[in-house]
Amino acid sequence: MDMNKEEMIPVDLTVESLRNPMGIGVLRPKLSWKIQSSARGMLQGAYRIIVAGNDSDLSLETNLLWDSGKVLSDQSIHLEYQGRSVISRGRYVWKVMVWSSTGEASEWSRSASWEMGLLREEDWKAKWIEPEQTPVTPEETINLFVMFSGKYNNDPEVTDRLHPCQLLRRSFHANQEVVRARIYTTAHGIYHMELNGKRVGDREFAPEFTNYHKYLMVQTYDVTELLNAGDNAIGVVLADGWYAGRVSLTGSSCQYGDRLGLLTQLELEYADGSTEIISSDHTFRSSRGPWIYSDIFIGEKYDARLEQLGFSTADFNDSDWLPVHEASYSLNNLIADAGEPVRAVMTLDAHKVLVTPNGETIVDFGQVIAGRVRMTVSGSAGTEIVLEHSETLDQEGNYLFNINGRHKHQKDIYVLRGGEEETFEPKFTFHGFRYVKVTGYPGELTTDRFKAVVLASDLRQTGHFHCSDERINQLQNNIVWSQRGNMLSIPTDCPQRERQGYTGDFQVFAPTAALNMGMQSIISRWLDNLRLEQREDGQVPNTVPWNRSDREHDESLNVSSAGWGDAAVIVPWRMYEAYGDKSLLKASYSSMVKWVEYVITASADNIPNRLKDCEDPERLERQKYLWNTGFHFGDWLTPSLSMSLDGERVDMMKSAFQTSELVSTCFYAYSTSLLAKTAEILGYEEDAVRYRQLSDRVRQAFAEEYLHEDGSLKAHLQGIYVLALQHQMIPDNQRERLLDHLVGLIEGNGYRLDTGFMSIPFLMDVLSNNGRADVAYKLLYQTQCPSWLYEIEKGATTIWEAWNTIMPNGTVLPVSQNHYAFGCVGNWLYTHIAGIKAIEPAYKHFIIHPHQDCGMTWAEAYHECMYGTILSSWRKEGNIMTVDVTIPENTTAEIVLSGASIDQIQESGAALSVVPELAVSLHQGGLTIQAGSGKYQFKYFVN
Ligand code: RAM
Repeated sequence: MDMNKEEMIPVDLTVESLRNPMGIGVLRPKLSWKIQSSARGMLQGAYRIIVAGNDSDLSLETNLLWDSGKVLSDQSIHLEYQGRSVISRGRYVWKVMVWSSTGEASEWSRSASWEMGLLREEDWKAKWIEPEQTPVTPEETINLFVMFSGKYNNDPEVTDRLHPCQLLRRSFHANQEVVRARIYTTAHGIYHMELNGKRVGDREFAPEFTNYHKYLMVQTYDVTELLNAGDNAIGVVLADGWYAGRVSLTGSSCQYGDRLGLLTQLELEYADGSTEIISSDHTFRSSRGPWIYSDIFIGEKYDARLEQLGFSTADFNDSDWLPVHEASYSLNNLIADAGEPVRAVMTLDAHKVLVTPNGETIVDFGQVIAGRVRMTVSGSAGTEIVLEHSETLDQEGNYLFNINGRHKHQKDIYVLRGGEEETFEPKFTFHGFRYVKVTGYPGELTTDRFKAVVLASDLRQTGHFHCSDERINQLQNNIVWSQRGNMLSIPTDCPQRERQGYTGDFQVFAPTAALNMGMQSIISRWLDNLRLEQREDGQVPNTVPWNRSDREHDESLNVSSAGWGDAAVIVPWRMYEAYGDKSLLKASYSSMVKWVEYVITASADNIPNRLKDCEDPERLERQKYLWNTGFHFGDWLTPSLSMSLDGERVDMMKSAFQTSELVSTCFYAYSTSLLAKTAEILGYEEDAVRYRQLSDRVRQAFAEEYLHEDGSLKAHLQGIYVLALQHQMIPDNQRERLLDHLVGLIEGNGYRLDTGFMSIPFLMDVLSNNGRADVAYKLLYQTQCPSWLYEIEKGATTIWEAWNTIMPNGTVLPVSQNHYAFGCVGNWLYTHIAGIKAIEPAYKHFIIHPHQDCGMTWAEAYHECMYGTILSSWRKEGNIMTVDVTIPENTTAEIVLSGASIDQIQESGAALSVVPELAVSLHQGGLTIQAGSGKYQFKYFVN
């Protein structure tokens, strides 16, 4: 390899997969880098990392806290910091140099940094403080059957019992120039903070949504620039948020507590080296302000006449404010912030303003989102404007509120200050919407008066799929929009009705999610919470966090369901595949084991009623390996069992009852196999053998119990065949017959979908990996309901909860239009159509296998993996195929070119046989090329 130093450099250094993070709590943070090289075939042969305290000059290579020395290794991701112990508030700088596998050395990378948060309870001088307040009213707890009974379809308003936001403040004096200042803050509720009239940070909804009793995140802010020598003031607004407000499936309140509180500590470092701490204590004062109430689900009411202008500035007069109370909560649930914060990630213009046949004035943003509006208005003081949010209009084009259930109003109210033009954007609420019904707007309402602010965890976009069929491009966009709308602090099912961390939904969508965006941090935080929510008996609740109302009411019903609780095993595994961080598997291992052991016990200890009198000992024995009791959601929302196309009412639970027995047992085998693989990777040999044998035993029991002689299964549904094939639930010699049944069912259904949440992620793979890609393509291009393109043709801008959300006759159902689960087909667009598929975790080794037989003329996908950006781009012009490929440094790939022949193919204009870096082998129907990093272009003839 011909390479010199200038041509190879480590770049994009991350710590815990974040760039220069601040306020982290991980004691041995994991360091990663990418490598840029101008030569092909670059593999790392060695690295050297040095780390120093922020005050040292890294270039001197002295006073180091860690010098890894030259380590012979190709590992360039997730290297654990091994230096001297980190300390609270510690600031560290680091850099890395690498050697290629042929021994050339790079320059040092640019330096990167991280900063620790407060690590110990003793670091806290601050006290929890609570303003004078009327505690939040606990709502009557109801269960989900009552919630969906129709009783709450016209849910009466409860705004009279909502709780005002609280303002807190204090002034303080900095007696000299401040050279460095940090604020460490968290709250009971959600907070907005200001210093001297300026906002602290740009994040929303901090401290975000976690299991607060066990895991309450503390945010760290660098506020040096916001402070003055002399008089200063700090001001905070607190709102109910997930802590005390109305949230969850049932819209219950007081999930974690009934009063708002603040914990904050401002640490100042002066020019002379002295320090001072200003912290929350009895010296703060509190008051109500313009927020009459703000509730995540119900909405916000803001009366601008009650603004306390300048409340966070030093000369504000707070003499009529009330004292606050110090409260003594334990600090042992505090944890340093992790993951990307929620932010306003985008602003959308209003598409149009329309007046409906019913005379309603509606602003249409053209896109279903999670967020809120920013409205500009002028009018007289006291004018009240009401903003109601929905994802849809009805068939006639009138406003239709599509979210059923209790306390889901999504209604904001703004009361004008009067005088100059004013701008309103609610602060402590968000909505799932595309349309906003505006009532009471003074003067003419034009599009320029409204913007939609998109709110989401600020995840990095790491992939895109694009092709010659605009409808599929819209599908990809819809998938990304549903992902964005449902990644608000936790992975949610939908951003309007429930906004809950449904374990099943994310388990299904995880591979697609990890292709589109950087999911590592947000999901490892969510998995931390999943482990905390796991019960002693191993059950993993259907949602994480697990809400109080659900806990109280549904405990006996269904704490965990097959396919949902299995997220405890599947999600860490999927994250490992995508990002290659073994430490996540290690951290999850005991929870994975606990879940599988729960499944083992639940299966072995219970027998279905219908077999109570069974006397066949063999049959009784195998029941132990079948998870065939208890309530499960099954292949949730299987179309033929859960929806009608003619308006007839269907019991949504039918798909649960009719499929759950076979689905649960497939998940039993699936999770047990993944656990066996995990055990093997972590070196737990005995466990690996035990779980592997167990999963085989489960498969055997499944086939004995449910497989008929003709290769059909007891539940004769597309989804069940998909799961049985995917998880090898039947002997190999039966696969062909099962596949025939699956294809028969699909054909019989006119090539329309009949797969529910749990099976759909595997449908297209099962077909295309078993020689029936032709059937997968028919499903992809189908436009009749249920199908992906049916939604597109009905104008969807996100992925719907149910395929018939807009029925063929145009009737619009009051269900969610923003559920990502059925968007899991995105994974197949990348892996099959563009053909990018990992072979080793984190794409250290991967396949690129474009499928030009799919009916498109070109397709292109990129995915930024931990090592760099992978590209697969193909174009068919006449019978000439052009394939562009990028393979990141320190990875290798197998490029599979179907239809190519060795004597006709060229790479970047040269005959392939003369390109030295590439090893080519022939296989039936094409070529396989082993390639190292670099950019390649192949051209060849195809039929
Ligand atoms: C629905 C949720 C979610 C699903 C569960 C079973 O209410 O929206 O998508 O996982 O039920």
